[in-house]
Amino acid sequence: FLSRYDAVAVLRVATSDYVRQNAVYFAYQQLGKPYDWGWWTKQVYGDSYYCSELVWAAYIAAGGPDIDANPGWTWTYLNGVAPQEVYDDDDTYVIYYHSV
Ligand SMILES: [Ca+2]
Ligand SMILES: [Ca+2]
Repeated sequence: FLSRYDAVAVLRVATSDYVRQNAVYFAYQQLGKPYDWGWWTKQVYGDSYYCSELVWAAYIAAGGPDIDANPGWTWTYLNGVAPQEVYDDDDTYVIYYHSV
């Protein structure tokens, strides 16, 4: 997975601590669910999640911002939410960045 990328970034969502705590709570509730290979779609309430989908869903479920920079369909990401889209979104900001 990591070998496909030449940089790593840690992001924070621009929202309240209350929303952050609810997002963490939502994510904990999803523990044990299988990995979702359907990267071309996204669901807030689903039976499985891929990594960026889980983060995105947690903030939606918590009443926070939509951290998908392209909420609708695009040629590159279809209807999914890719790590790059979370990075690109205006509601997230970089707190750590390292190029390898
Ligand atoms: Ca947004
Ligand atoms: Ca998207």
